[in-house]
Order: sequence, then structure tokens, then C-alpha cells
Amino acid sequence: MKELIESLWNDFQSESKTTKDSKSLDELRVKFLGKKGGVTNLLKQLSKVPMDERPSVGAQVNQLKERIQQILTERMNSLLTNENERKMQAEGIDPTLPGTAPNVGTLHPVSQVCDQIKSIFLSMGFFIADGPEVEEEYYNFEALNVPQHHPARDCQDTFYLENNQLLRTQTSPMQIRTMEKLKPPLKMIALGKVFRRDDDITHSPMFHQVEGLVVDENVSMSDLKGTLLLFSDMMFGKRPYRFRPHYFPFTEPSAELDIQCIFCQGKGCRVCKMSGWLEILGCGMVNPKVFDAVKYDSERYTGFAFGMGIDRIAMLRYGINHIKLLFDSDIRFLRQF
Ligand code: 2NM
Repeated sequence: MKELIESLWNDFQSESKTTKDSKSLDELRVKFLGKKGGVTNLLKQLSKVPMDERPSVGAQVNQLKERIQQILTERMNSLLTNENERKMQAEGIDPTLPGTAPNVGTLHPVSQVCDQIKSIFLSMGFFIADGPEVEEEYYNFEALNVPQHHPARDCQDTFYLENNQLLRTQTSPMQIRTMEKLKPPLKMIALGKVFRRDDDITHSPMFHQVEGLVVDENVSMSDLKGTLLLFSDMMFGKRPYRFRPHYFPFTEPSAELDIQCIFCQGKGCRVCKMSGWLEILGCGMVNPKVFDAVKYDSERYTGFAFGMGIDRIAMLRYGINHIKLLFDSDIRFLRQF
């Protein structure tokens, strides 16, 4: 038995030295460790060994098996590495070259600005309301104190559908619907797509708006000022501002908020049309007639509201000069965000 073990070990050593590739090494593995291999054969012959010698002979055969296994594994690893390298060289593959990065999509600039606006107002305790894009004339105009013969109601400005329905021209109908459902106090924003018959380099027939509304007892113009300046600081950084008197049917008094131009720091440029100022939103104290329409007690409650164009904010933030760029889905444009 001892001699058999010895000679099998010698055979393995000499034969393993001459194997030059992984295929012949695998054949060698079968020859020595396979079901009909040399080592298996030795284990079978253990039964012929006298009882008292069996444990030590058995241990020797197992030791031989382990040594062969270890050498085969090491040699196989080194052969496979060499073979891979040769194969890659032959095929002209350089594994050290950087790979091709997969294409990863990004959020549309308008979506990014929507998210920023939402997170700013959520951090101030506002909630977000929703509502339909196809609206009734009542919610879009009547309840907002936009009279029958107001130019905004003209077919030239509004997309009318059948049965007194229309595509909402502003997001405020969502505020009306929410006030019908909830009692004051409330602090809400509503944002989404709005539609107007407008089409030039700064207007698109579909654009995005956000409007906000705060209703409670004792809400004043100073609450409006504090809230909107905090928003502006968070959105554009702290900069000079001015509130300019304005007119909206749904607020009284009304104003527009301008901030110093972010492109020329007030010196005057193409974006601010040489004025040094950028108009960022409209606002005002909610007209009591709006509260009457939703059956809020206009003697007890006051409120402020504001609205702004999200696409316009996105264009200002990213220095985009043509609104078409936002909606053409040109991948060369969108890749830049
Ligand atoms: C603006 C400007 C000023 C506004 C008013 C209301 C409501 F429903 F409370 F009456 N929602 N949004 C509002 C006020 C919108 O957009 C330029």
C-alpha cells in the first residue's frame, strides 16, 4: 500500500509538471481524483489492508488526496489567469481602459424647481392640495371674482370646452375647491399645469404655476411680506427686493414682488430688460368676495395669497432664454440638468 501511495504521488508530480493548459489539467484531475481515478482506487483497496494498519494508511491516502487537490487548484488558477490574459491580448481587449458609463436620466428642470418650491413651503408648514386640469367656469373665474366681461374670460385667452368646462388658466380653482372642503385656519399651496391661448418666445400654451393661500384670524400684509421674503431668500438667496402695487380681481390690495436681477446684480441686462429687477410673483390680501363665495366669514377671517409661474422661475434659475426649450424634449438640452 505504502508503495502504491508513493508511486501515485510521483506519477502526479511528474504529470502535473507537463500540463500546459486548463483542459489537460482538468483531465489530470479526473485521472487522479475522479470516480475511477487513482486516489479513489486506493481508497477502495483500504478494505484489503489489515485492521490495525487501516487508520494510518487511510490517513496517508487522505493526505495525498488533499495535497493533490491543493496543487490542482493553485495550478488551475494560474493557468486560467494566463489563458485569460492571452485571450484578451489576442482579441485586443485592454481591461485597464475605463468602461462606458451607463446613461442615467435626470429630472426635468421644471420638475426640479417644483420639488424645491414644494419643500420650501412644506418646511413652513403648508400642505399641498390637488385638483382637476379640466375645470368648471365657476371655479376658474366666478368664485375668484373674475367678472363676466373680464378680458381673461375672452376666448382669445382661454381654452373653452363643452358644457361650461375649460382648461384651467390658473391653479387657484384648487384653492377654491379646498376652501369649500376645509374650514379655516389653513396654509396651502397648489401647483400644476395651466393653459392659456398664448404662444411666443416667453409664453407657452401649457405652463406650470404654483399658488399659495393662508387663511386665519388676524392674517395681515406683514405675514404676506415675511412669508414671501423667506421663500425668496431660500429660492434665490438674500437680495434687494421691492413690492410694487398691482391689481388682481381675487386680492385687494395686490402687489408684485421684484428681486434684484440675478444676472446683472441690478446694473441692467437683457434678461431684466435693463430695469435691474426681476418680477418673481404676484400676491395680495384675499378679496372678501372670494371668502363669500366659499362661505368663509369674511368679517372674522383674513388671508393672503400669491401665485407664480414655475417655468419662468426655472428659466431665471438656469438662464434659459426660450420657453420652447423646456417643452421640446431635446435630449441635448435636457442632458445639461
Ligand atoms: C396670484 C396673485 C395673487 C391667488 C388668490 C387665490 C385665492 F384663491 F385665494 F383667491 N389663489 N391665488 C393669487 C393672488 C394668485 O397669482 C399671480
